[in-house]
Amino acid sequence: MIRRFTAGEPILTDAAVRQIPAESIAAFPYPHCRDGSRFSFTFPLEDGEIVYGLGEAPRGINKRGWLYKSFCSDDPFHTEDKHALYAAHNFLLHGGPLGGLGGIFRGIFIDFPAEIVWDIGYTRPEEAVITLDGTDFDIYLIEEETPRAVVREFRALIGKSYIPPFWAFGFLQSRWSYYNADAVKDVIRGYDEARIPLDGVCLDIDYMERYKNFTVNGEAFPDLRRFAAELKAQGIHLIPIIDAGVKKEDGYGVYEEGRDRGYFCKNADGSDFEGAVWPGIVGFPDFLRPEVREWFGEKYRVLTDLGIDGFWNDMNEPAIFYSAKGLKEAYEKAARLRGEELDLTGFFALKDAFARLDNSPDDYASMFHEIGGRPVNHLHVHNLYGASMTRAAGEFFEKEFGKEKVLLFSRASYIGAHRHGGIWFGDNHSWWQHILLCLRMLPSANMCGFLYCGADLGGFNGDATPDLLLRFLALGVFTPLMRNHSALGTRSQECFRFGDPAPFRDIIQVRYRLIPYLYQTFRRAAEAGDMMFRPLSFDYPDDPIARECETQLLLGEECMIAPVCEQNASGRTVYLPEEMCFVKLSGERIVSKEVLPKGLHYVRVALNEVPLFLKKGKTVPLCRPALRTAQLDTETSENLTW
Ligand code: MIG
Repeated sequence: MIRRFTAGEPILTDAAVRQIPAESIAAFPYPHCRDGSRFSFTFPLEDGEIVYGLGEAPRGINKRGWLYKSFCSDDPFHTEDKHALYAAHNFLLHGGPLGGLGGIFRGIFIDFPAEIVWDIGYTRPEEAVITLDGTDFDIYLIEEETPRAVVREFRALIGKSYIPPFWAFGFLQSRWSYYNADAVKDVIRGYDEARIPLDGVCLDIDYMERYKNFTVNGEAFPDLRRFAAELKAQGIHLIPIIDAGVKKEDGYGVYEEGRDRGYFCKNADGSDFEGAVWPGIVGFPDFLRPEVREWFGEKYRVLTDLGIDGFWNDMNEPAIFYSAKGLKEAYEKAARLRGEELDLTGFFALKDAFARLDNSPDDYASMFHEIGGRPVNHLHVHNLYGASMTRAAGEFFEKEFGKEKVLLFSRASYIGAHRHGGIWFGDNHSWWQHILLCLRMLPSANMCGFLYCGADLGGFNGDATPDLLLRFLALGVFTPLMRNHSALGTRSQECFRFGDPAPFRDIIQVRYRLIPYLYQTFRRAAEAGDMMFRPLSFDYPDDPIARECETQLLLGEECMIAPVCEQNASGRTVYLPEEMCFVKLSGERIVSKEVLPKGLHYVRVALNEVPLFLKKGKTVPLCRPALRTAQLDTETSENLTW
């Protein structure tokens, strides 16, 4: 059962694809109040009650005990003290056997693109308080008898998830600093010589001419069309990045068109808002306007015409290093303080004037969009920005090439964008904890419709070690987006850079053996509005250990995954909620199969092995590995079963 409660005049977000009759907010069953320009509501949290949801967000699968914010944020430190990451996935799921709803599960979707604060038992452990920074919104309540049924009903509301082309299930290599075609060739050669499968290489901002979207640096990539064709003949796809901001530069067509047509976000006085990102000063296309989406989407043609069929959209929270106005104010503050005797307060004020320039609330507050011909402050629609960029690209690809032809994944997102592209989980670190953070985001993102997703394997920031990368990859074997990516200046972490490549080959070959199974599981989840990854509690709600499990996931109907995520560990403790077969896969081999009874077990897993737990009576098909998905014989060569 689904109900929709409307207050005021909500901004159309494109999140829902079904029309549900609107009821007045007065009928909203949770205690709620309007306090000036905010709306909040509360619900009690029973002992042991679990709260799921919020998609890409910090902390656990169970969101209880912390405060989260829906406010798309470019924050490269994904630590536990954070409240928000790059996405705003406003869906929660609570209730159940130990919940306060008489055994019923309830989903709450808040379709509202400004900031939302989710205090899930943070201020008071026995209460959730949810506060919207505005009073115009739709809230949907879904009630069903199981969490999975709630998710399915929610997903029917928001429409079918994006399905990428088949090759996007292959392994992708990326790094910020592949400066030219030779660097890309070296990477491909490195993989080929090591006989490690690979299907694509991501091009970061380095391929552009001075970071201008839809341009190619002709010195670095003298003939991208030919290069892309050569690589395509070898089964390798190039996946260039596109940033949200458009460089302000006379003579640069994209900028001039955007400016002349009035397509960039504005200041209050109607002039173009100017912020600085990688290219220097940029205009931010007002992706919320359909004509701007169409215009920007068309621009991808420059690259698709060269044979490119994959993209990643970045910096679309939007990230702003500083604005022209903010910098001017900081200089003025510095000028005023100059020559004065600074006390500590003055010193910190001076320091902060510059240190707080990036992603500043003041800048967001001085940016305007145009909706229905009227100016709308950015803060009211902040969380739609990246999603609308993804929509611009996704709609162009679908119109031009049809469904499932072009790979697209984005950094910022809002529910609705799951129909147009996938997401990656942003700038994580080469930290062991971040293996688990990725695992925890998978079911949460799946609930919210994002099926094609994954983290930067090996970690983006910081230096990776081979053991960390191997364990990260052993989780990445199962994530639809399987990409190794790292930041400029960090230790190189391509799989052939650590001496003997054999263990890396062993892990990535397992991925290729599983691709038919993973692809089918993914498709099924997309078609049925289901999750590919589920928390154990979804299937074993009455099992107290399964309910609290935060380090294992169910995959499809057949199996459970439980990666090793600690350094120097030769195995891990795993909880089996029922009798299962513990399988170790490595390269072309099934290393071992062992039926284990329900309960806690310590299992050993070598660095070159992928652990998998198979349910009784279920079968996971394996094919023979290949160096490319295009060469993959997807016929089953062997069935995993017991
Ligand atoms: O400010 O393009 O998340 O994947 O390598 C950093 C450079 C900008 C952030 C992305 C990351 C990418 C990087 N970008």
